[in-house]
Amino acid sequence: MQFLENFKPELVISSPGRINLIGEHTDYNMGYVLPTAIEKNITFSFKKNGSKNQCNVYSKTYDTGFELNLDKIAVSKVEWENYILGVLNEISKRTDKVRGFDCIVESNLPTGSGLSSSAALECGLAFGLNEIFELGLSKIEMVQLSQTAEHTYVGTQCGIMDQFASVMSEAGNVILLDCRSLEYKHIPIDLHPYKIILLNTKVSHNLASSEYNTRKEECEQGVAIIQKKYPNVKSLRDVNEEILLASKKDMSPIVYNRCSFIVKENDRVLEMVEALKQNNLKEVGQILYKAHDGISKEYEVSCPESDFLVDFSKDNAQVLGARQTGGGFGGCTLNIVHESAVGDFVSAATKAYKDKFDITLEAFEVRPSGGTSII
Ligand code: GAF
Repeated sequence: MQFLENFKPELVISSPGRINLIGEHTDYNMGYVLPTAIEKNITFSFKKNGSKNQCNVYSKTYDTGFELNLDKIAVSKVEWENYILGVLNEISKRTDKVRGFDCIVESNLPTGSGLSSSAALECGLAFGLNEIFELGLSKIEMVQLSQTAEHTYVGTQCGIMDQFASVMSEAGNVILLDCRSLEYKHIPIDLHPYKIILLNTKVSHNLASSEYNTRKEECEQGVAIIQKKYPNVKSLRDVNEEILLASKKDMSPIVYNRCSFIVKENDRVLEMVEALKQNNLKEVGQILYKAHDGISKEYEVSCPESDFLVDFSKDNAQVLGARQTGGGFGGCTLNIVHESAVGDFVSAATKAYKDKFDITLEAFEVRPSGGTSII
């Protein structure tokens, strides 16, 4: 692309990926989540190009780019372009201040690894355009419009967690977010002498988006059944085990299991916050194992590769807990590992995983980090 010659950005944005400590699939059920941004990120280098509506976007990581006209934004056949186009479409509904720009995108965030490269892409673009064109959007508006872009242009009916974590995180903290009221609190997290180690299964099943939407529908079916007895229930957030049991016989086993997972997972978020406050790291680990069990058996969004790694971690006394993080069907497992045992654990897991699946594991430590920023 021609603009790449002599490109001098006027603004560079870092837009991070995230992990979620606990609270999986609770966001679109209006419950609690406990994510944080990580140091792996997507960077955006921006420059206004002086035109009214011509934009050029180039991905350095994948050596591919596209041109677009701000007056003719439409869904593309190329998936990654839709994250960009969707955000531009949402911004255009709020302001007409965006003009032509050139942009280079570069990522060290593995895609399809459950670390939310999608939200990083959406939010980094929104944040950067807000700065260079002085759009006056608040952080929460950028979060919400990015989420909507994913619904309308990408087709995943995601909750708000990923975008919220990418933009609003603070280093050294996880965010306790109430996905109904959007009230949130930064909760300090200090796991010393343990570290958060991610094991990337390198598997991302292409059913993930359609299965994700199916899970959401199954939760909605559950709510509709519960509402016949409890009309005040608006979402699974309002349901406890007693209420759920009262409707069990009216539900298919699948819908019951989905609802049962969400009700327990939502409670686990608050239990985790308590365990962190009391520095009860053993309990932190136990909560992760319980969550993975539900992810695998009740919500059925795990896969053999993630299950294998979580089971493998159980044989190591230096690992307090593990579970698959993110939307599911692969991606990364999150492991709480004693600092003295990280090397041995990673080598043993890498060997066992290679023997079993013939895939070379990728392992890295993550630290709770800050949200989207100018660099
Ligand atoms: C994906 C979605 F984008 C989030 O909104 C959330 O539902 C997550 O899966 C599961 O917790 O990352």
